[in-house]
This record gives sequence, C-alpha cells and structure tokens, in this order.
Amino acid sequence: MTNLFLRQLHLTLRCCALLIALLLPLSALADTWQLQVGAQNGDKAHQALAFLPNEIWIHSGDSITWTFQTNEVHTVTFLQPGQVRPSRFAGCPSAPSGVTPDFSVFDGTACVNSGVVSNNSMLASPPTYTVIFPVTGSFKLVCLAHPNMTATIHVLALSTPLPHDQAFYDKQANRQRADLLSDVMTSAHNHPGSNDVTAGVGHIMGNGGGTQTISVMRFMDATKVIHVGETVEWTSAEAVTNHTITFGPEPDPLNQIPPSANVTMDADGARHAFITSPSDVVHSGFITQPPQDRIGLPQAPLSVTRFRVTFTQPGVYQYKCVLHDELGMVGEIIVLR
Ligand SMILES: [Cu+2]
Repeated sequence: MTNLFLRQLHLTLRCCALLIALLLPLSALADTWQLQVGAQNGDKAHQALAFLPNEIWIHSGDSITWTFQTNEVHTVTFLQPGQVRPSRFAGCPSAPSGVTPDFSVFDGTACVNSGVVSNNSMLASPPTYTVIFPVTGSFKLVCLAHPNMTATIHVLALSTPLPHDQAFYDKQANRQRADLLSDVMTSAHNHPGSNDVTAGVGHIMGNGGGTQTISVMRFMDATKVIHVGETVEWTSAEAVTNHTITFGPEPDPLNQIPPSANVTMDADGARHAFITSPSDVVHSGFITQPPQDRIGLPQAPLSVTRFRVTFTQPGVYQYKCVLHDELGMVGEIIVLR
C-alpha cells in the first residue's frame, strides 16, 4: 500500500516537473527587450552612430526590438561568422533584396538584416525591427551604413540568471546617448584658416560591447567670401564617416564614391578642381579616413582627406555633402571680383 502510494506520488511529481519544464520556456518566450538605434540633437548635426546600449544579456527564445530614432539611416544586421561584409545596398546575399522580414530568427547560421531604416519623417512612433534569438551564444550586431557601430548580444540558457533588467538598459541607453551627443572634442572643434573648411568631425568610442561613433554632420565655417583666383580647402576631421563636397546635381547613389572626371590630384595627394561657372558640376567623391589596419591583413593605403577648389569667376556657388545634405550638411562660397 505504502509502496503503491509512493509510486503514484513519484509519477505525479514527474508529471508536474515535465509540465513545469514545458511551461518555463513558454513564459520566457514572452520576453522582448527594447533597445535604440542612433540618436541626434535638435538640429540633426550631432549624430550618435551607435546601438544604445551596445551590449545586452538575454535568454534563448527572447527577442529584441530596436527602434530607429534618427534622420540618419542605419541597419540592424547580424552576419554569419566570417561572412564578408556586404554593402548596405546589397544586404544579406541569401535574402530577396537583401532584407529579412521583421521578427526574423537569428541562430548564427544565416544572415539577418533590417535593410536601411531611418525616422526621416520624424514619426511619433518611429520604425522598429525585431529579431528572435533561439540559440545560446554571443553574437555581433553591426550597422552596414557605419563601420564603427557594433554591439554584442549575449544569449544565455534559461537556467542562467540574467545580470540586468530592462530598466538598467534604458538607463544605459540614456547615459550613452548623452555622453556621445555632448562629446567635448567634437563640440569644441577649432576653426582653421580663412579659406579652410572642416568637412565633418567624428570620433570613435569603445566599450565592452563594441564601438560607437559620434559624428558632427556639418561643414564648419560652411560659408566663405573669397576673391577670384583663390582656392578653398575642405579637410575631413572624421574618424570613419564619408563625406563629399559636391557642386551641382548629385551623382547616382551607386556612383557617389569616385570623383567627377574634372577632378585632378595635387602633388600631396589631395583632390583639386577648378570651377569657372556657377553651373559647373564638380563632385569630390568620398573624402574619408582609410580603414584601421589589422595584424595579418595588407596595410590599407592612405586615403584622400582633403579637397581643393579654385574659383576663377565671380558668383555664388552652393555645395553639399551628398550623403548628409538632408541633415543640413550644406554650404556656400561667394566669389568676389
Ligand atoms: Cu557627409
């Protein structure tokens, strides 16, 4: 009698344990974490090119929803380990148009990509992208539009307690956003000589989750008044972000990187163009820093960080950065006789 009772109790307990084991993952599946992509100040000049925050610990089965906050474009992209980084236009080679749908599953075996997203119309509820993480491991998150914008997602087994809650990540996002947007070095950038324009300032910041960038998407001293025959020089003070100096209509988006045919190279490697009429079309191509060198890889060559234009006729000459004109990165050269 006692034995039978014990057996029944044992069976009941096993059933209960099984039921609990089945129910636990179901309740854990309900966890959706909220993170941010990018931040900007009021006039859109200061852009935090960053996942906010850029490190999180979650359980397998959880999902993360990223909200895109800025006029500047970003992507939420998980590449396979070792996958060659595609352009932001190409995205995941396996997916139609390079984009995988909202609520894609990332388990490390196939690329997941939101595609290029911005909050350009400043919607009250900005666009979001959600990814589900069923498998344990630590995964690298990248933005295909910005090389030094990375994050780490730690996916832990259900039995492992999580170190932080959503309130912690909200606080961290606010602190990282404030730190990036108030970066003293970019705000207090020195203004150079009378015919010199600084074409963007940007710094990379590192932390345990990866790298974040703060960029000022502006020409400093964008308006110049000069005389016929003088030369204006634009210099990039950007760590990573590309800019252009473009007079006249924008080239096709896929043809923005090279300069227009009327741009030559000076002896010191800077690009140079002559403008003889306000209707001239001149495009600097990307002025940018070369990528950082890494042990075991061929050294990256120097890149072009300066662009010079000599003006031979009086007039008013408007220019812009084709990548960031919508954020207000425009200027004007007034040439007097
Ligand atoms: Cu730009």
